[in-house]
Order: sequence, then C-alpha cells, then structure tokens
Amino acid sequence: MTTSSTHNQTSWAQRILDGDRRSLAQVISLLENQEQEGFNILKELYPHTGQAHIIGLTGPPGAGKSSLVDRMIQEIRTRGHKVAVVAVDPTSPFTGGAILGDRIRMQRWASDPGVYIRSMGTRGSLGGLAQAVYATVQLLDAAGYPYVLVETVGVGQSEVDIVQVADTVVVVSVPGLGDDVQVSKAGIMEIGDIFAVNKADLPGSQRVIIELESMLDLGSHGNWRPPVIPTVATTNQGVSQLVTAIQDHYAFLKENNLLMEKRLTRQKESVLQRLTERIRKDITELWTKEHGSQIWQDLAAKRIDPYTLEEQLYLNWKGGNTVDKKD
Ligand SMILES: Nc1nc2c(ncn2[C@@H]2O[C@H](COP(=O)(O)OP(=O)(O)OP(=O)(O)O)[C@@H](O)[C@H]2O)c(=O)[nH]1
Ligand SMILES: [Mg+2]
Repeated sequence: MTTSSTHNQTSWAQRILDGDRRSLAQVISLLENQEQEGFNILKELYPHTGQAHIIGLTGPPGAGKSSLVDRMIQEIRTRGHKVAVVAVDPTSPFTGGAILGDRIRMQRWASDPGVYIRSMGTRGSLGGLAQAVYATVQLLDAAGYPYVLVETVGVGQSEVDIVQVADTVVVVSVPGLGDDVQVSKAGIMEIGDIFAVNKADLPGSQRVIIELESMLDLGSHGNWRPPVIPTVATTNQGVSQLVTAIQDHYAFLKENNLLMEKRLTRQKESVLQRLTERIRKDITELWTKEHGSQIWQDLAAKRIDPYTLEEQLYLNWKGGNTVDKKD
C-alpha cells in the first residue's frame, strides 16, 4: 500500500487524532514497511503520546497469550476503556495475518469501535520489527487508546524485546512445559512485573505457581513484588485480578516517579537503535559502492588485515573520503 506524497502530513496526523481507523491501519503499514512517511507522521503526533499504559504479554508458544488478551479486552471494555492490541508474530512472513484461532477471537471485536487489533509480522527486515512495533505503539497511544496491549512470543532471545516497549510486562507461564523451559530461563524473572500462570485448570499449575513464588522471594525487585496470578483464559478465571494487578503496577510506577524514567530510558535506546541501523546501512552501502567484493578478496588474500580494514572504513565513512587502496 502506498500513500501519495502529495498528501498533507498534518491531515494524516489529524485523522489519527480524530480516531479514523482506516488512516490508523494505513499509517501502521507505513511504519511496518519502515517508510519515512510513517515516521514523519509520528513526528507530528509525538506531543500527543505518553497517555497510554503500554502492557506487554510474553510467554512460550501456545501458552494462551492471545486467549488471555481477548479476555483482557473484554475486562477493559467492561471497565469502560478503549483498548488497542498489537499481536507480534516474528515468525510470520505475512503482514496483518493471524492464525485461524486468533482470527475468530478477533472477529468478535470487529464491530466495537473501542477496540483496535493489529497483527504485525516480518514483511520487512527482521531487525526492523522491534522498531516498527515501538512506533506502532506510539501511534496507538496518540490515537487515544488508554490501554495498548502487545503480545509477543518468547522471552529473552526474542526478536522484540518486550521490555523495550512496555511499561508493564506480564510473563505468561503454563504447566507442563518442564521447569527449565520457562521459569529458569535467563532474564524471565527480571523482566516480569506480573506473572500469570495460565491453564491453571491443568495439572501441575500449582507447582509452577510455587516455583515462581519462591524464585520471586529470592530475588530483589525494589518496592514492587510481582504478583503471581493463576488464570484460565478459556473460562475467564483470574482475568479480572490480572487486569487489576496491571492497573496497580501502573499506579505504582506513577506514584514512585518511575514511569517517566522508564520511558526516557526506552526512548534513548530507540534513538540509538535507529541511529546505529542508519549508520550500519551507510557503511555497508559505502563499501559496496566503492569496492564491490574487492575488499573481501584483499582480506582473503591477506593484502589487508581486518583491523586496518575496519579502521579505514570507519575513517572513510566519518570523513566521506575514499578508503586508501593497498597497492
Ligand atoms: N486448558 C486450557 N487451555 C487454554 C487456556 N488458555 C488457552 N488455552 C488453549 O491453548 C491454545 C493456545 O492458545 P493461544 O491463545 O492461541 O496461545 P498463544 O500463547 O497466543 O499462542 P501463540 O501466539 O501461537 O504463541 C488454544 O487451543 C487455547 O484454547 C487455559 O487457560 N486452559
Ligand atoms: Mg497468540
């Protein structure tokens, strides 16, 4: 999908602020494809961001994250708020695509103007996904959704590091995966603000709860002790408690002046990431343009060493000069 460059940016931004869902979908696609026009629209909307509570849900495949999100939408709607969802599927080559179960679940919100759901895959570069998600969340924030839920698969090594996006991270665990699969996975205990043990109707859930509780007892987490909440997404059990815990965590962040700090850290990181990516592209382009595969041949034939090469490429990029060829 393309948008005409003759389009007035202000009108795009205004339509987002006015809650036009079609425009929202179009701008998200721009962001997903890393189109500069999308970021230009975000520039204008930036002053309108910072109102939404960004909630990340992460956990192993099939843990019931989407089912929980669906129930949370219901709960948040019951409490009288609008809500937006970004379902991130790093493995999917399809944009805006979701598996059948997700489609059916999402379908029931299609007629509710207070709910906006969007799936994001990796149509562009895999590395660009995190940035696209981050930008999309900001857009939804500016569009006036007070709650933005972000569902991602996996923890730690995941392409989209949820901590980079969310104010509150809900780690979803399930019984039956074996303890080292989830609980002791590096980083999982540190990133969770809330632990949901879903599929609490299945055997073994009590053990997962006890394990999580004892690991949390050992750890240090400042003044916020992450709660462990059993849930059954299929029957809505525990969902109200989960949403209340999420709201409590937000209140905690605000009361302790941690929210601004957290968000600033994230924004700095995002600026650095985008800058690094831009410079990386620049350098790659530079040497491809000027040397083709010659530098690699030189390297292979030991006509140049990798350290000198790196130094030369860096100076070349920095000064805009040509790399000295070895004769
Ligand atoms: N018994 C039981 N099944 C559940 C529960 N929650 C979800 N499920 C089932 O688990 C399966 C996976 O649910 P999803 O919500 O798609 O899980 P997910 O974590 O979003 O999966 P991915 O996005 O593919 O990683 C579905 O068949 C659900 O019906 C639960 O609390 N108890
Ligand atoms: Mg899912």
